[in-house]
Amino acid sequence: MKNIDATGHVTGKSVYLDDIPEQKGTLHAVVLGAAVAHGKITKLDFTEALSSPGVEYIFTADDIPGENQIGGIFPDEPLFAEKEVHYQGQPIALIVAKDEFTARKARKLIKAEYEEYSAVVDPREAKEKGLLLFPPRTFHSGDVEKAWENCDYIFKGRADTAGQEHLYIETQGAYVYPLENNNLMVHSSTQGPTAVQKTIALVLGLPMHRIEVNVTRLGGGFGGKEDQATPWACMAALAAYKIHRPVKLILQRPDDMLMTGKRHPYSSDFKIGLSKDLKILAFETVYYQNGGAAADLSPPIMGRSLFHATNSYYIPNVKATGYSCKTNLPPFTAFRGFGAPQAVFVMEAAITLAAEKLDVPARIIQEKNLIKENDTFHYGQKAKRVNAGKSWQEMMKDYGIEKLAKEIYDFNAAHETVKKGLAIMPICFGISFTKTAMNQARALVHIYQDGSVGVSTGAIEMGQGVNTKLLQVAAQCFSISPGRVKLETTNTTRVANTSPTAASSGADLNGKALLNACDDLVKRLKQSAARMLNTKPDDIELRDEKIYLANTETDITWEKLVEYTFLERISLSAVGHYATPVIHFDRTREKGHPFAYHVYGTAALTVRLDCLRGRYTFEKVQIVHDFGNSLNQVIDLGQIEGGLAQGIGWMTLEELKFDEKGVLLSNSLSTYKIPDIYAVPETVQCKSLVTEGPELAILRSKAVGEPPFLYGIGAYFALRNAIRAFNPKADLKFEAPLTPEKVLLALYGDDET
Ligand code: MTE
Ligand code: LUZ
Ligand code: MOS
Repeated sequence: MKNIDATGHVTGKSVYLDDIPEQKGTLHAVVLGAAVAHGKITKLDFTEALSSPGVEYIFTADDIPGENQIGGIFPDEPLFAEKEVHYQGQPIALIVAKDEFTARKARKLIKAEYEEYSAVVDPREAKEKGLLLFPPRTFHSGDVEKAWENCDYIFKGRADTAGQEHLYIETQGAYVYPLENNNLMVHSSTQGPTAVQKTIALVLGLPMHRIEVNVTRLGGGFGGKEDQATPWACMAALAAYKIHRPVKLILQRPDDMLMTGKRHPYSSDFKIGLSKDLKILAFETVYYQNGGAAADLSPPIMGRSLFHATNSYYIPNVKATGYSCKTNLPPFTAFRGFGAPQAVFVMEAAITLAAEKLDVPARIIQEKNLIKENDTFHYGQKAKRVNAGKSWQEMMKDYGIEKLAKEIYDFNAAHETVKKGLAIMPICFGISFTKTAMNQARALVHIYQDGSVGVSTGAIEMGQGVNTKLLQVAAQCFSISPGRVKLETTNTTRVANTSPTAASSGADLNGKALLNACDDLVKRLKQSAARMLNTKPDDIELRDEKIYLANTETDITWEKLVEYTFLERISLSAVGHYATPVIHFDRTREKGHPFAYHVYGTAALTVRLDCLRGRYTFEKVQIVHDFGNSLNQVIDLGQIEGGLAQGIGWMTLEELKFDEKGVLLSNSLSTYKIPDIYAVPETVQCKSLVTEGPELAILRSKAVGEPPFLYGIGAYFALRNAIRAFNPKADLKFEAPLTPEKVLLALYGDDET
């Protein structure tokens, strides 16, 4: 089954926010952001801007009829800054004009002045000053303090990862118009339509039922639109509500890069203890998460870091602590992996440090410590249907990795200025929102009189192919041709109270809810078929658009049955609900069973480094991945390739930089390098681990959205190995990204000096 959006995407016919036909009288808006990262607003003069032709209105906090508050978890973030600003680009006002160009010109005419305060941009400095967004959190297992005494080797280190721009191709935006009685229709490029609806209601002081949010699809989200699509929709809604006109607000790329949050930079300390036979006995880590100026999604992101502190290893004694530090940077937010990649980098750094000090390949330590069936994760969940070892062994065997390692060793001995590096990257990712209550979904299914089917769920299509998977679920359940099923837009009036499409669980949660609705309808259809054929529903089967009685084809078709059922006055519509069973978590003890299941896999990454220029190419990445029983192998492979490329970019190219005053330096695509066709591996091989797949995954097809991002982390370690093959004394910090510039310096640097 092809992705149903494939033709639309390649012909440019798919509809995104900016393609929605504009209503007559539509106005356009741009946002005025703070020029400084920290300070008091001393002057804000709109006189000249307002008098320029075509400018309709300029909105500030004073115009808000409800609350000036958009914080989703903690109420710590205003929609518009009032007296003080806390990061560069923080929204202060919204300029609304007859077209975007006019609004943009007027923005330049606003006179804003600030009394600048000193800015904090470093999370460790923030922690020293007591600037925390919320109290720290610690996960424990075993007894780390005692365990150190039994360790033969103990190593300590520090690991740092930078932030990351989402760079969804479609920037943030919303288009809002008033309906009858000044109710609002909101088109938003959001992963969380209910969050948008709820926050607009709060800002405007209206009940949620007056706000309808509709989403056709996103041109990418990657977590950047889980929480941070909301402010732009609120601003457009405020303007539309106040002046009764349609208002469109779409951020241009530089505004998007300046004003929105990104992946959290982390700075971390670690301590690892091993026995003589290289078993990891104890691991202790402290994460300093750079949270930016408001909490946003930092609490659950820190949570997911703590859950993934040990990656795919079993360690009996663990202590992991997370500080979420308040800085004068934009509030950092969800990004594919949601805090897990930062933690996994620290774990891999610790193993690598131990391996280098003990002069053994890291893969020896990695393999010895992989989590096994019935081991307990440090948060109390018993590991079941573990595929860590299985994917590792299959990868080593099927791709001949020991032979590859030998070839690389020989290659390096034979070549002076070109070196190769190999890294093995095992992954383990827990599936479910870590907040148990969020693991629920609903679906609405209509079978029309002609036998065609309309499906609405809370899932947002953002390129990951969730609509195609949901369509497959409905078609399979009814046993009809996929062509009879249509995926409707995601709309809060049709499906309410949705969780965001995130945590890789969009297909699982919405698919299960959809399956429940379809099963309900199948039951009704079987009952009416039984009446038609004078038999029991249990003898009826729907198969390939035909009705079978006791395994024998009848002359009743899907269409006939639908028509008959309608004439019998039986409802052909159903609502399905799903809530993940089994999962629970106790926040006071930090123990429980938070995940429906885990996704495992192993990758081998080979890099070739030009030691004269510091340039490198990833030759091949060889993966064995745990898809369960994949619903759609082409889509799932696309997720592997995309996640991997995004992870490699984070580790090697993308250097998010702010200066000491909190000013964004990497503020455009000329100063922020993203992966291109030359940055992706020359070859990506991906094999599917043959497993039955867990019951809690949709039709046993495991979630695949975020986990493969983690494979990219191996890029840092492969590159590190290549550098050390050239210069064993290289001054190499565990600091990502390892950009070509840093690689070149390391090739000729010396850690003794
Ligand atoms: N793939 C594409 N093409 N575009 C995206 O924005 N987002 C990722 C992943 N894959 C994304 C993507 C993220 S962060 C998540 S959580 C999942 O898709 C969400 O979709 P799912 O739950 O349906 O897997
Ligand atoms: N969002 C969220 C997420 O609210 N909770 C999560 O656990 C999560 N995990 C990954 C991505 N988004
Ligand atoms: Mo993905 S970070 O859960 O949107």
